[in-house]
Amino acid sequence: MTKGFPEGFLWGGATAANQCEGGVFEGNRGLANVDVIPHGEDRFPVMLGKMKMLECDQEHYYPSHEAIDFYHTYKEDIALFADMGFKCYRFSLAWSRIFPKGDELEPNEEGLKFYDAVIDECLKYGIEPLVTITHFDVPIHLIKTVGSWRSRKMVEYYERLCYVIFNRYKNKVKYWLTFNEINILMHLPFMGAGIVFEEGENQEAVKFQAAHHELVASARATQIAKEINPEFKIGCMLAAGNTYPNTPAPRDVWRSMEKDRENYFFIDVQSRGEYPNYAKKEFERKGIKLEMAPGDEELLKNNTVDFISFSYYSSRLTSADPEINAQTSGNVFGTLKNPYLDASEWGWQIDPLGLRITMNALYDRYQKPLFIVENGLGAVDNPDENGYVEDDYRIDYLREHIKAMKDAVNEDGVELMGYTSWGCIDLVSASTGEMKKRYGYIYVDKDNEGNGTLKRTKKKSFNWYKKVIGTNGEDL
Ligand code: BGP
Repeated sequence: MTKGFPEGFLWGGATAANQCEGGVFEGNRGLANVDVIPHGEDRFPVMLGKMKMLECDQEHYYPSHEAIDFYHTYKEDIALFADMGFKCYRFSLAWSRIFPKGDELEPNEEGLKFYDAVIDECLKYGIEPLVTITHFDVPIHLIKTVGSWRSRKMVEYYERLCYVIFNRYKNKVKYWLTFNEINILMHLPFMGAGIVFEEGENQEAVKFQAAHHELVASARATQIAKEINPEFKIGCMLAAGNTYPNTPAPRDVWRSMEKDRENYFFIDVQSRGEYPNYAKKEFERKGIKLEMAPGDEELLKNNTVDFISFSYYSSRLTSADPEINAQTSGNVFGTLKNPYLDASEWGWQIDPLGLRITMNALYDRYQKPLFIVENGLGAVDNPDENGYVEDDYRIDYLREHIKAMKDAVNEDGVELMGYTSWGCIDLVSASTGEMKKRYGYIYVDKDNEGNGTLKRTKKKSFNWYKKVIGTNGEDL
């Protein structure tokens, strides 16, 4: 047995409101971008902001509407998390449950009561809540009235949300994430930030302006948080995974560095507090002029995050050669096929050492504690007649990744606060909208079309993860 993890290490699991709660029309909740993204062939055009869909229709199936019904089963589900020994549970608040339209002056008490109950349930078991303020969701009303994050008005609405939740939970929640995978805005602008494009506009300019507004909102959240409770710890959240060069040719290495910077860009602002020079030069070259309000630069500088959280599923591979790069595939982050790696059924390449590389890269760059808030294997599970799944493939994936993170901590001295694996209970997949792609330790009986009893059954990985947590990562 090798050394485990520091005392107080936050082991647990992660979910997001729109992928697990359901109850979309309950408790006065308003509609959000994530509720109008259908399952099926229209999903991608809508997520990309290329196909406008701001209402629900009869022709499509919208996976978030019932999801796994956590809105009604949270007690049973959190009890299962406690049984596994969770020290921490990462979940997100549905913005439109708290502000159904987004621009009201007073919050929706019924929505808040649901989160009171979820948080109290965690605390009952000694589970530390880690709250994502928004995990991809924007109230539809704000998309219709101001165009979502393309407008500066969003900062004000987001601040309102922050005041409410920070005050309400100031003695109950310590760890907060401002925006889930903030860099997804560049890849899936509607899903990540509620952006729908107009004919003929400069899409990149729109995205960077929206990014500026989110970065300002994130800094304001940090500022407000510290006013309300100086003990709060605020994190940024990046969809991470380092990019390798396809060959040792310096131009490939350069290209891979450029690809990594596309992601670092957000964290450079949130953690170092200013726009990096490479980004300013890129804006100049592309003729992008960000609209900034007086005081923005100072605000960003003075309100940087306390820790860097990230998701890691895979590394990426890129080439400077357009012909080779044309073979890039993958539904969110394109990558070339790495001949040294196996891949999941969805083509996500499995690279545990890549996690250690990514952790070292982030820690070297920012010198702040890291928190892995998503990691896991999306796989097809085949339950037996009792609903039991022998998911050794998932255990293997997680074991290897936990080993790599252990090396980063024990061998490289990276500071790591915790590990919350993704989709600790099966939930709706963000990219595919399917139930078929599962991550959980707990099987949920529900299929892609929304049929099933919603019954929960522990998978083999449940007891394995319980042992990992129980030995603080010593026994893998
Ligand atoms: C991240 C998101 C999650 C999540 C996960 C797995 O990008 O933050 O919401 O779902 O990826 O992705 P998928 O569900 O597409 O397999």
